[in-house]
Amino acid sequence: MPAKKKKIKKILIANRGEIAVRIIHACREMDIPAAVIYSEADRTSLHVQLADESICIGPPSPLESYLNIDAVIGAAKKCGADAVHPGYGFLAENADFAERCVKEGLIFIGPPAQAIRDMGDKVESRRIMESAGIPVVPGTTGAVGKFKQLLKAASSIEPPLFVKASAGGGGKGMRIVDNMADLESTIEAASREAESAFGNGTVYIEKVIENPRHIEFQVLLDQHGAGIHLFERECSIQRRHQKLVEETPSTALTPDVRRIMGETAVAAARAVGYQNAGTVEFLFDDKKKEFYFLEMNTRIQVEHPVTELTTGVDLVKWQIRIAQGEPLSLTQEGLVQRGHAIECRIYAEDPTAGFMPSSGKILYLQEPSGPGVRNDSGIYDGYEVTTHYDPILSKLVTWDETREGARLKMITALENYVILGIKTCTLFLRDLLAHQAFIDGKTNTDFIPKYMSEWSSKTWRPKDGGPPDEVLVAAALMEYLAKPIATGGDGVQERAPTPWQTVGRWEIGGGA
Ligand code: MV4
Repeated sequence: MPAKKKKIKKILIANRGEIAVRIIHACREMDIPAAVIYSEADRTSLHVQLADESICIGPPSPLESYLNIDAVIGAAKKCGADAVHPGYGFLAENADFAERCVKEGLIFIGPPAQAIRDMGDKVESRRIMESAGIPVVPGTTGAVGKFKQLLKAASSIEPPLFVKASAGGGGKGMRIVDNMADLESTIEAASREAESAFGNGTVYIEKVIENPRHIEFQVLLDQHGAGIHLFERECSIQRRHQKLVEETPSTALTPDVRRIMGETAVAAARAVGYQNAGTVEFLFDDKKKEFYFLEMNTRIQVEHPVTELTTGVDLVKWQIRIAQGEPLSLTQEGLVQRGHAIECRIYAEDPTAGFMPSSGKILYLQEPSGPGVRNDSGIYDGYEVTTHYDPILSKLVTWDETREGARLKMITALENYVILGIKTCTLFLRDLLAHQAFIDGKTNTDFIPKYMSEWSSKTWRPKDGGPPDEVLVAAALMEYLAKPIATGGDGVQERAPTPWQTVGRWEIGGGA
């Protein structure tokens, strides 16, 4: 593909929440005007407040707004954008959307549509990877669409097996087979389910890797043939395929394995003609020290900040530079992984009620900050959390020279994260990071069921749950207002700190 060297003049950000805000920051720093789209539910959202321009594209329902290709393209035309950044989720991995952008003369800030298509089809991507010499999980490859063929191909693999949907991914459309006698019925059921969920009943089979680690590599490839990796992120701590904690470096990798996996990730990206930022996911077998290609995510990922903090590379700015045809000036030899970074995802979910989504108005917000603390947030004091969209509110990321330093910093920052009015997972995360298994770096995919299933908040609360957040806010406000305004020696008046600044949310919630 010929390199498109065209300086981008205006970017339409086709997303919402914290990632839209993150992309706005990159645009500002590059002096590129940032326009955003929003739904009727997002009129007062942070991304709308911060953007240079905003266009309402429809009702709250994602299908009628953030997923509506015609409406998004229409918005880009309307504001005169010449490029579209899709963020993650929504249209980010929709090959038809990427293709449509190009057809309409817009730069899609992401990979070529064909790379999205190939990686979205898991049977096809396994085939491509296998022919490129990339290790894939032992299983079926090639177009084994018919049940009988699939059964035959799978019969030589040791159970347990996974039957996975080719159009699935991220844990969607997966079924386990422990006993070969159940294989045929499971293939049929999985295929029927995939047909109705994805409109594609193709399934494939993989051997189950027991208690694997999820280790992914960040790659960047430009339009001129240069490609690098920016090391790994370990994302093994997940709950029902929803990631909760990510970190880099992984406690499982040695320098040699890291180098080989990184080179493999770049080779995997090259095998599909990849350009721009992408992530190659591997399953890592801790016992055998072996790794297998799993899938490739053809977008900027939620957890990209841990890579940014340890490499000093701004991935979103590089996405934009690559999209406008600039050559990579970074070299593999020039990159170093410095220190350790941990990310915790702050979800509007109640960990004491099976992680049920929580919605409502944020009555009081105090976000942590300080050296080595990054808070990528889409919320503000008074923000109304709705259940129309993904429950992610913000991402708290800490950096320090050592893993232990980053861990302690994260615990402290979580304790200083005050979000009243809705339920969030901050206390659950604090206890997760304080768990001996996390301290020991035993972060494989069964971490939460194994160590956190008995969790309940250890912060003291009266039996009836205590006063509602509204009462806490009112009591704290009274205490705050009752304190005199101090006048310093320089004659400057200073307010006393709020109770949350002095004692933290947890003591107020319990003892006050
Ligand atoms: C697997 C696996 C073990 N063996 N495939 C889940 C998400 C999707 N990306 C693939 N997943 C898995 N595929 C084989 N052959 C275990 C998982 C898995 C998992 C992977 C990463 C992080 C968390 C996980 C939790 C359960 C299962």
